[in-house]
Amino acid sequence: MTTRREVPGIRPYDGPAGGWGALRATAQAIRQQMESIEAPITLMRTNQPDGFDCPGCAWPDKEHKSTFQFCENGAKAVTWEATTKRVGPEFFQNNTVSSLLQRSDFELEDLGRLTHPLVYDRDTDKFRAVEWGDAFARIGQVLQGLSSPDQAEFYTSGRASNEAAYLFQLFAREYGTNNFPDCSNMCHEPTSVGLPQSIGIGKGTVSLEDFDETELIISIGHNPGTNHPRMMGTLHEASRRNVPIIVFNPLRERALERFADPQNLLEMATYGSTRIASTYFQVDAGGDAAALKGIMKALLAMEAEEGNVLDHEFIAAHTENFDAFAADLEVTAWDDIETASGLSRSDLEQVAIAYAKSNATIVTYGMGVTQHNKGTANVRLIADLLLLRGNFGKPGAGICPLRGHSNVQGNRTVGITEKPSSTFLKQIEDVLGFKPPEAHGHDAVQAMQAMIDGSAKALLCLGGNFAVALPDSEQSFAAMAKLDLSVHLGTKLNRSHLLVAKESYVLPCLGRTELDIQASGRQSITVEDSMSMVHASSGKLKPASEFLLSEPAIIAGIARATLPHSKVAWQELVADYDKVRDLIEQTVPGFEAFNARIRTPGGFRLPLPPTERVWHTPSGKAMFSVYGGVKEDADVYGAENVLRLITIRSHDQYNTTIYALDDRYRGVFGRRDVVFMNEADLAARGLEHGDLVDIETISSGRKLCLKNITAIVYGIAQGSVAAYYPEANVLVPLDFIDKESGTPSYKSVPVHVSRAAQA
Ligand SMILES: Nc1nc2c(c(=O)[nH]1)N[C@H]1C(S)=C(S)[C@@H](COP(=O)(O)OP(=O)(O)OC[C@H]3O[C@@H](n4cnc5c(=O)[nH]c(N)nc54)[C@H](O)[C@@H]3O)O[C@H]1N2
Ligand SMILES: Nc1nc2c(c(=O)[nH]1)N[C@H]1C(S)=C(S)[C@@H](COP(=O)(O)OP(=O)(O)OC[C@H]3O[C@@H](n4cnc5c(=O)[nH]c(N)nc54)[C@H](O)[C@@H]3O)O[C@H]1N2
Ligand SMILES: [Mo]
Repeated sequence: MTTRREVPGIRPYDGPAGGWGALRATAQAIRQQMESIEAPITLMRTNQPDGFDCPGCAWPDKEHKSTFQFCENGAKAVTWEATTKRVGPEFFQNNTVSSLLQRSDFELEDLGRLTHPLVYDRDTDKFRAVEWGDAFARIGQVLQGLSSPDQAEFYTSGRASNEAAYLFQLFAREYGTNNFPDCSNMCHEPTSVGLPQSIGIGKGTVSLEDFDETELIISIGHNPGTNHPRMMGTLHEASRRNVPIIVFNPLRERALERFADPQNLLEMATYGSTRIASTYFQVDAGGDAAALKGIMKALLAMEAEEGNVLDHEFIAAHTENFDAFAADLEVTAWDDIETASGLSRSDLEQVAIAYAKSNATIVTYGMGVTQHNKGTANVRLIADLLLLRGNFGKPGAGICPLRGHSNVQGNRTVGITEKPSSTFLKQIEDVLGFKPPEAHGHDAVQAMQAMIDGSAKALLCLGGNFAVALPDSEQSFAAMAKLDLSVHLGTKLNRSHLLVAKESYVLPCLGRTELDIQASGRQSITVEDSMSMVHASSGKLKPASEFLLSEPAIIAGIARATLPHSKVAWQELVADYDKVRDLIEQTVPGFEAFNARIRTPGGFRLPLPPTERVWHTPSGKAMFSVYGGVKEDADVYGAENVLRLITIRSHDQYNTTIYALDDRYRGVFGRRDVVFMNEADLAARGLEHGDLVDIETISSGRKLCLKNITAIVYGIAQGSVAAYYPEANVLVPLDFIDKESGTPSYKSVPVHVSRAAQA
């Protein structure tokens, strides 16, 4: 092998993921954010049923308790929120918004927790402290003054509790709009849209226990070593039981190859580790639909030859549309499958053989599946694969979408959706006594489009970093300034807060780790994890500042100021969150005896009909989908020299929150300005490891480019390149979406990479 030149900050990582490195990184995260070592340790020992739910990810807890288990990235999420750093009015008096905009996303959040409600002062270009009452009154006044409620957008980020999200949608619907852009629109919307068509519900069907009984795991397009670290314990156990784990991922992700479980004393003491993937297929970015079709085509061929491969009884009793589905596979050519997936026919046949052997299979998937122009089709094809062998409603089998934010699934369940069902609206009307609007509202991309064309006038954000999370940063950032009003409920300062509108408010709220005391005493909130378990979470820490309000209290404050004749008893609801839960129980199915059931440790599971082989589809059966061809992208990617850009998360980041500049498992340290490339793709462009490149999106619309990025050689499928989100959002076109779900194609942007013009 040729020796490569040294590139600053790039050092291949050869060890397993997890292990001592994870413990070291945890200690470091704590040291950087907390003054005393005691606080976080107490935090991590919080292991009682009345503890708080980790704000990190939506992977369930083994005991289904809201406890805090050891997890490097969970520790980062907790210490980032429970930090002792503060950013108050004095700081804002000394720094203009224009100067703050020069700081990096990392620097902004690293300033610490927001302590006071803030209003933007255009004359001085500074934020200054404002009284809560004054802020509510003015926000109410602006909202009342809009010519239509549909000129306001109500964004939700998935960390919000069920209670906060429920009140937020109640307020916006009573105000008169269904404009509910939310982070789900950028994330698992293809799951929410695709799975109901296939199996009658837009949620995963497995429980943690299923992983104990499964015989095969197929993992497609997710990176659990970073994004769902507690899942690594589950995969580790499965691997030790010799369960094959077949991975599809264009990038070699260390944790999917080898993992040392920090909870496993022997492994830690002996510096041992466990292989995770039994087979690793580096599928092309966006090539999963073709790969899945290949596996299923091979399976049908095996059935034709040997028989006994498909679960005929299940297919006959529980599904429809099989014939059309099989006919489509029949006419899909292997050549096309190989070209579009980047995998060989024999590889895919091997997967089919392994799948046919397994009596209980789980398919897990994440953003590598959903964030594509065919995200919804991808999800349905995964369901098809499982249907072929009856892998629903039996132990050890099912579909497992890895949700993003810790309560993103719950937000949807309690009504954060731009397309509410008429049953839900009727329930609201019957119970609350006002008539909610029926017309569908905006999703995230549509909300931004309305801001760009000037038809949206106000944006209220329940958490998150709206403009930074969305595609085409240049355009999205500029659109924020066109608004009359922006209001952000947040814990830490971020760029969206600083992209000020004519009037802007930043309203600091309690985090999930903090005590929430209201008129009736200490409150808990509830969340729903990736496996539909609903449980309570109660903060324990002293709030970051005495001026913070809870999210429900802030929403109620704005609602009362906006709707003086509201039918909702805002004050009563905020005084006692049990009353919010009573309303959820009365308006959302599945929450019978809500308050009683969250008081048992572990909470309860929401109904998942497919686990009982009940299908809430129009025909009452599960539905095979027909996804014609695999060549439909040829016009987008077929031209010469086109590469597919994947935008990914580093190990030291939580979405737009950058904890630090390392990405340990991918061997990148102290920087994020890199693009991961296959060696052959570099060579084909006359480039070498470490060269500066420009990346330009191939788009008929606006010119999108990212300049002076360092290209580094990485184990990535030829034809695919990867760069970090959110920086690479300047390259993602806003209108390049999955048409069925509206989700941006963050992971298959057609680009050209060439030597930097400046170099
Ligand atoms: N620590 C931490 N935890 C998190 C988050 C975080 O940022 N940091 N974010 C949270 C959120 S909101 C979410 S949605 C989840 C995200 O969790 P993931 O779903 O793991 O998301 P990503 O890191 O964006 O990328 C997923 C993987 O998909 C692969 N991939 C890209 N394109 C393709 C493709 O075309 N096909 C296949 N098969 N694979 C592909 C990438 O190489 C990468 O390994 O994690 C949640 N948890
Ligand atoms: N290019 C590219 N873009 C992407 C993605 C990608 O893979 N590639 N992924 C997409 C995905 S999956 C998602 S989910 C979105 C994420 O989009 P968002 O959910 O909008 O973004 P986050 O970065 O999670 O939001 C971080 C902010 O949340 C606030 N916050 C933290 N905790 C709390 C709290 O308890 N309450 C309140 N009110 N605020 C709080 C803090 O102020 C913090 O700055 O980004 C999407 N954008
Ligand atoms: Mo997400």
